[in-house]
Amino acid sequence: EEVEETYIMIKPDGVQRSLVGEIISRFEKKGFKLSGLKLFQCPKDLAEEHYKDLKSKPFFPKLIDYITSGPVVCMAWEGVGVVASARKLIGVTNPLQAEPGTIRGDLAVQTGRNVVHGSDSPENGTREIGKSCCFSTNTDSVECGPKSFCL
Ligand code: YYY
Ligand code: MG
Repeated sequence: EEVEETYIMIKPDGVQRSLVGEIISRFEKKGFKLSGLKLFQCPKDLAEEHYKDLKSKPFFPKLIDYITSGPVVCMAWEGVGVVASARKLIGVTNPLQAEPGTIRGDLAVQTGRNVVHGSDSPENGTREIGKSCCFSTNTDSVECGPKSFCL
């Protein structure tokens, strides 16, 4: 197996509820490597780009409002098998169905407030992290650091 990277984002509810340390801790304890980190207020156009596959869903407008409602913590984590493993650590989308021991299973109750995002494939991990300058498509206003992130 080869080293992958995944985009993990602590959503505004996780930041507001002071769960940043708790969530980072779970990935650290598992043994993955933190390779990028920033606090970020997501502009609407970037949130829409990040969730573009869900554009036709009825909950899409609320999802965009939620994700742009306050700062998020953007992270890149790397390791062998990190994409699928991070999804296991996070738990399924609906926190009421997420297993105890998972982040969502332990820390959340509502699908619309499920505290954390994790990429669903290695391709999306790389796309969402946007190593080069992922903001170039539609976000002129967003500054790109050494490691920049799509939300
Ligand atoms: O990858 P994951 O976050 O577990 O779920 P997605 O199906 O990609 O949906 C993204 C995001 O949308 C989810 O974390 C919460 C929100 N959402 C919702 O508000 N209501 C739904 N019925 C499904 C998803
Ligand atoms: Mg998803």
